[in-house]
Amino acid sequence: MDNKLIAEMLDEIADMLSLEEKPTTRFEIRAYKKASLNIATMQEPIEEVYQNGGAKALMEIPGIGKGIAGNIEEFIKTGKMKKYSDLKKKYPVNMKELTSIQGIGAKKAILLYRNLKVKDIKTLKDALKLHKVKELPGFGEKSEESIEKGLAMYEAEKGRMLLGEALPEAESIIKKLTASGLVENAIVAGSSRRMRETVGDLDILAISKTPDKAMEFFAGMDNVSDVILKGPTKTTVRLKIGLNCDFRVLEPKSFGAGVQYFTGSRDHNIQVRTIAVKNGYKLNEYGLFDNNGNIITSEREESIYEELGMQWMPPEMREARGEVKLSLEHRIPRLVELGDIKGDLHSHTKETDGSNSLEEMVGAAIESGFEYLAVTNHTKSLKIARGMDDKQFIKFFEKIDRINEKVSGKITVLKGAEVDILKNGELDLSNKTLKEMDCAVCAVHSFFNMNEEEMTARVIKAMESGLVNVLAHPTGRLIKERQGYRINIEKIADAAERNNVALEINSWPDRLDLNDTNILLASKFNVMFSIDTDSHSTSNFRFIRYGVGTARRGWLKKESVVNAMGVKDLLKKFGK
Ligand code: DGT
Ligand code: CA
Ligand code: CA
Repeated sequence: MDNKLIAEMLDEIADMLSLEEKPTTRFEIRAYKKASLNIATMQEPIEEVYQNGGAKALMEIPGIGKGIAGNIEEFIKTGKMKKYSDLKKKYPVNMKELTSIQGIGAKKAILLYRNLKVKDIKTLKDALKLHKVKELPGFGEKSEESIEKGLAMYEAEKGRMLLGEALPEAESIIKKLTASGLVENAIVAGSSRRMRETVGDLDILAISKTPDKAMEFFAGMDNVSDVILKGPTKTTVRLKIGLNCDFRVLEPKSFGAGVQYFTGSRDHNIQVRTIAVKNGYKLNEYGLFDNNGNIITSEREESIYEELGMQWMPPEMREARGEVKLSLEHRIPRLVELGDIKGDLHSHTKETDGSNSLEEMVGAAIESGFEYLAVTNHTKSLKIARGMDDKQFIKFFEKIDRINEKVSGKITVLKGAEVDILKNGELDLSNKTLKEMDCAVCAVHSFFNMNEEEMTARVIKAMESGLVNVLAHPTGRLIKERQGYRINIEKIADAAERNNVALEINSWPDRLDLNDTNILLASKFNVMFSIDTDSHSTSNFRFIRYGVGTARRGWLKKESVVNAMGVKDLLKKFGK
């Protein structure tokens, strides 16, 4: 029984609860969603947590209260979860499959089931083929088209896993391999090394004096559910978390060439190989060779690029987006690094929808090495998150003053809010309260269906208030779950530059919003970015690496990142 399975069941419960149409379940839905993500991204096996500390220990996992802990306990003990099976009887639909298609939410899924007996992807395809979907009330031609598009995207993304789930697994495997003493230099290559937001399979490389023993050990790890292919230097397994993993043992002398080759991306490799050919060379996973087959270099990844007259570039850039040309011109920038991040401008406490107290969040931020933390709770219009009104913020700010006295010298806690951008572009707090803040983050949380022009104008109006400093998760997308709203990123970036607003790169594994391509697009303007964790619990601060990875995929330098500034410069920049 692994974390992934339980996480998926909880997620499905959330989806099925959302069909109940009782407003009282909305909080419950969020709780299940949150618990699901926290379980999916945690390192320890949940069964072990339970065996060691019972339901009480489960409740220490952020997002898990008594009810959910009870469900998990029941499942670990009996292999059944009544809450799940009761709902499943009522809604015998593969909710996870259907709702993972953009254009289909829980409500549409159930309408499709009730009217067309659509239960899963297969039956959905049948219904689409017969053009029955557009005839349903509330669907129509456009909706059918968007579901068809969503289906195509689903097929392309099928089986891919969030980097935030895949990378910790890769690291746990590398740790075990290294601890076995059978391998050296173990490294994850492929899309995980490039920090791509989703991962198709893991590619682990290492050197070993005893490849056969290393293969044996790898195939026998408890992470593995099936061995798909086992050879003398390559083994492919299915991992219990639901992902394939290739493990290759390389010769020490061709390690660099192998790392370069298996890091990819494929399109990047093709471009690099073309350059090799132009120089009269041959490049493959064993090395760089001249036309007579003599080896030029192979041991180090850097020297492969250097011998081709190229500058080495970070893996995050290797997507055939112009980095090869830049590297030939020796103009690869020094990208922002994890260690450059000095603070976090977006976080929540249990006063709204966070799981931890202000004290706990500040403690965790100190432990993460941050010099400052903006606490940015939701505002009153966001009722599901128990958003606060002006009065509550003013009171909360007194709390921040008090905690700042206590933690002085260790961290600076900044007063903020994640102020809701209302439908008309106005902000959900008074100007007076906003002016009290050190860092006001603004975001869209409602009316996602506006057209591009309206949505863009709405957000620009909020930025033009002169009262906000960061635009959070600018497109609102959730990876594999929902497409962002329609918004013109270039116009947003232009307005952000003019109004001194930083665009957020939200580090949540399923957000990463802005994403790499939008960052590149926005970077045409002289706009600043803010890489935030949007932490809702003390364990979320570790998400920052995914935000930084995404920023690097968007070629960002630290000079473009507001929270790479010290607190004094930051406040000056914000005009405080
Ligand atoms: P993924 O697994 O879909 O998330 O993406 P990658 O990039 O990890 O792709 P994967 O696992 O198929 O292969 C790992 C790397 O190996 C890939 O980025 C580049 C290299 N590679 C694999 N197949 C080919 C190929 O046919 N041609 C070239 N040039 N490189 C390849
Ligand atoms: Ca891969
Ligand atoms: Ca692979």
